Amino acid sequence: MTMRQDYPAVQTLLQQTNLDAALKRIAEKVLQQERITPEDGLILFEKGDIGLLGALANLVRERMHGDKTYFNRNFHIEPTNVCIFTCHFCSYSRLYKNREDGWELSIDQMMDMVKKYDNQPVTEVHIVGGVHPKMQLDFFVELIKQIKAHRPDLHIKGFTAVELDYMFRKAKVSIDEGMRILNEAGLQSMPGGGAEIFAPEVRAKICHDKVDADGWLAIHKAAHLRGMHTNATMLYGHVESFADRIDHMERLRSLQDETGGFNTFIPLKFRNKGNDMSDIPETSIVEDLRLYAIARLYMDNFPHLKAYWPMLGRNTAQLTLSFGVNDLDGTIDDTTKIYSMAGSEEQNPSMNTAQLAMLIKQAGRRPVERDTVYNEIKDYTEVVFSDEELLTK
Ligand code: V47
Ligand code: SF4
Repeated sequence: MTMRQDYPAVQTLLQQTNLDAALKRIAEKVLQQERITPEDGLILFEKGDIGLLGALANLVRERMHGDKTYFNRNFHIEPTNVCIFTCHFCSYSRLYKNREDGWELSIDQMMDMVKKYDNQPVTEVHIVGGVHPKMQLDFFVELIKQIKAHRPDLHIKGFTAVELDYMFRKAKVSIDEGMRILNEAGLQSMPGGGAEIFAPEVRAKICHDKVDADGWLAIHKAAHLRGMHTNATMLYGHVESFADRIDHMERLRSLQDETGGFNTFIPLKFRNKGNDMSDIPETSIVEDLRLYAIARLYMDNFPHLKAYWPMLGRNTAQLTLSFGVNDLDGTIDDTTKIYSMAGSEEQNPSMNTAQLAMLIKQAGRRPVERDTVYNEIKDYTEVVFSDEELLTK
């Protein structure tokens, strides 16, 4: 049986007599599992309608993962919201010079947060925050060692390339040396933040003073060469063009061809509350879904596509599961502030396992708990939850 016969929805769309020839050619490539080019990607952004994009992205998603939709049980630690950088989209940071409502946690305070989860089945701690000039490499090495000594089974996913770039430069160590020190202390993987949009003209407008594209990619490459896995993000829906989005995805796809170290691509929708870019309107849900679908089609060597539900909201997150997404992040604790301050849909972004699994089931998918590196822990499809589990926070 040919691929086409396997996917009647796509076949029907391709038979439309008025379908644009270029879109038809790209769709054929997707069916034949052929890589799409940057030019194809641009055509998809310019002309691809939501029906065709959704059908193609869903085909790829189901080819890779069937109905499985992953989530994990994690909690966040944000060591500080004080930051020396001045990203205009950021609603969260407090400048070092002007930090009345800034916070900075001590190692003991962060260990108390870790201990709160003793005897709870969380598998990951995600550590990310601002870039505080006094929180340096040795401070974080000590934090990681203490977490590992207290709870060796907890996977530590921590620090964006922005934080690491600063830490390594301050400590006067090379990227390789810095990654070695942190990895040996117990850091196991890295989140995908700080990538924003790689194109230098866009970076100059929205985040001129932090690590550039080459620096970001070099840090992820060094982690991959040590056998660590990392994620990659793209902040979209502000001043970037379609070509900038493709350029961003192309740079990530090329590095992935080289190292294979990325697990997950996470598009992040720009939210416009409480920052210097509030005059920029936010993208519509249709635009968001088209972007997820194109990301699934373009990032053919990224195993996973994640929707960060606290930012998108629960309803849109459910919709993304038909537009290429196969991961909904985790049962995040309510300590995550970067999004609630930027006007995210979820002012209190926490869901327990039952609620997250139900959200996935309602969208017609199989909820599967995973660990950070996508080992499957439990399939929740047949699990029946009590009203109490579904209703409690
Ligand atoms: O790099 C900041 C984004 C990122 C806004 O790897 C904003 O599993 C939208 O990368 N509107 C940090 N986005 C968070 C991040 C992340 C989140 C969840 C999971 C993972 C992972 C990574 O937050 C920043 C920036 O792109 N951000 N401000 C805003 N106004
Ligand atoms: Fe600092 Fe990150 Fe905010 Fe930029 S996005 S100002 S690096 S906390």
